Amino acid sequence: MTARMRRSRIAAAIAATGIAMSGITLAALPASAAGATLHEAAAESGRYFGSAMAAHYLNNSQTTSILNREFNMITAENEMKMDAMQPQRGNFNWSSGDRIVNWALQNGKQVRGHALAWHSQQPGWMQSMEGPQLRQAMLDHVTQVATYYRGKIHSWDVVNEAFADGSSGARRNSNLQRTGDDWIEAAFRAARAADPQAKLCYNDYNTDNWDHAKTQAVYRMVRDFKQRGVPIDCVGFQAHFNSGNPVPNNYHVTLQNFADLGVDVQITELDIEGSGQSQAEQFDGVVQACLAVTRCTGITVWGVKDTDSWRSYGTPLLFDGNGNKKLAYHAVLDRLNSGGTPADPGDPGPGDPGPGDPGPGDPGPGTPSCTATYSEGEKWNDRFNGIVTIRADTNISSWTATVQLQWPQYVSATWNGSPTWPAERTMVMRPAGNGSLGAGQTTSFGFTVMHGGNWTWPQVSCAAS
Ligand code: 9MR
Repeated sequence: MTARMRRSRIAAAIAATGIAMSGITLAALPASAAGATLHEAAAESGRYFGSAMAAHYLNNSQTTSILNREFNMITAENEMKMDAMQPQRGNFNWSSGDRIVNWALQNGKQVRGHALAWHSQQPGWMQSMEGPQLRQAMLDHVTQVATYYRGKIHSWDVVNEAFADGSSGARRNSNLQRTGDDWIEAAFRAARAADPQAKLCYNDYNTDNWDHAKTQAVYRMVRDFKQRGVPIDCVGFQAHFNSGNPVPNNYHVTLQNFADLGVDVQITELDIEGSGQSQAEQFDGVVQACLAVTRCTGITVWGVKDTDSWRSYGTPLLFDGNGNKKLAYHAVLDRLNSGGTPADPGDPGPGDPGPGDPGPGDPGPGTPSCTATYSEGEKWNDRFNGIVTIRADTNISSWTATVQLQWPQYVSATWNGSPTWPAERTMVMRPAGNGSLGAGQTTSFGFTVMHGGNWTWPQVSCAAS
């Protein structure tokens, strides 16, 4: 299928939905099988549905069970920020980030990395730095953290909140900005070199309304980056709303205009203060806006229960403090189940051929297809755990993954799959139960490798039917 054919298919889908591009009404597509949870409903149109997760969620089994049931993309709320990752210069502390990343991968979730470079939540030693020394420290941080988590991250917020609020359209004044205007592109280049597979995003707030100066300023930067080949794949819209800053009715215009630059767009930190029907309608508006834009690939809410929120007084989330689903939850679920234009993310990485274009190996929409990603699990002196995430690129009825080990490695244990051994050091893994997955859904299996001194990661691939 050519890019033009795909675009006309998408145009037909948009026409079928009856989206009024000037307003924000989206008539329901006939729902196929309604998703019973947020991530299942989002997967019907090829999107993910995520949540922020704080380390303390792990102490609350009610929260982790909601998280596990409803969401398939996880963002560490604070645990992967600069102060958490590098508390002393050159001394990295991976433990808090690892707890969240490992929980996510072990439960078959993907991870948004947040955030590599930011003016806020810098460790003390960095706050007092300026100039070339700070520039180097920032780049070292980006390189080290992105390298450490290489292979585990779906998208990185490479740079967070670099623009000023208000009407200036200027960069935010910060120690990073004072190292020179090119600090942002330098951070993106370092991130690409460290993790070529992750999508690299610029992430900000108050960039939702197309008419606002800040939105326009970020747009000009992204356009410039695309024109000059600076490696950027996505733009994150935080989407923190309240009555003074409601969801704009041109939100889908903003998302579409950014998408037309050749980047994916994602809603990254959604929360809306309020309650009842009016809150539900605001959430509905955000979901509609994303569903209207092919390259809006997913939505993340900024926490599970109202009581966990950074602004709990505003009860801004989808579950109340007792874990009950709120009206807003039902509005989001129903809207996701109503259809929307199928998501069509661009390929990640340096070879991105452009907006929604098929890559050379793109099998087209009808051919079952999946992607296998290896991530590192726990390590010991004599062995390490590996986790393979299988992502369905289309609806698939089953999958088969091949894991290729290297001499003298062998597998001593597996979980969540049925292995066979067609050749020495080749493991073929099939689903333990029903292998069917909707487009965008993921599952994972794991295994323990006795490494015999060879720490090389196994090669993984997958085939779908
Ligand atoms: O939710 C986070 C809160 O727990 C922290 O105290 C706060 C510190 O800056 O950061 C919050 O998360 C922010 C996110 O990292 C970036 N966008 C705005 C979010 C809400 O403040």
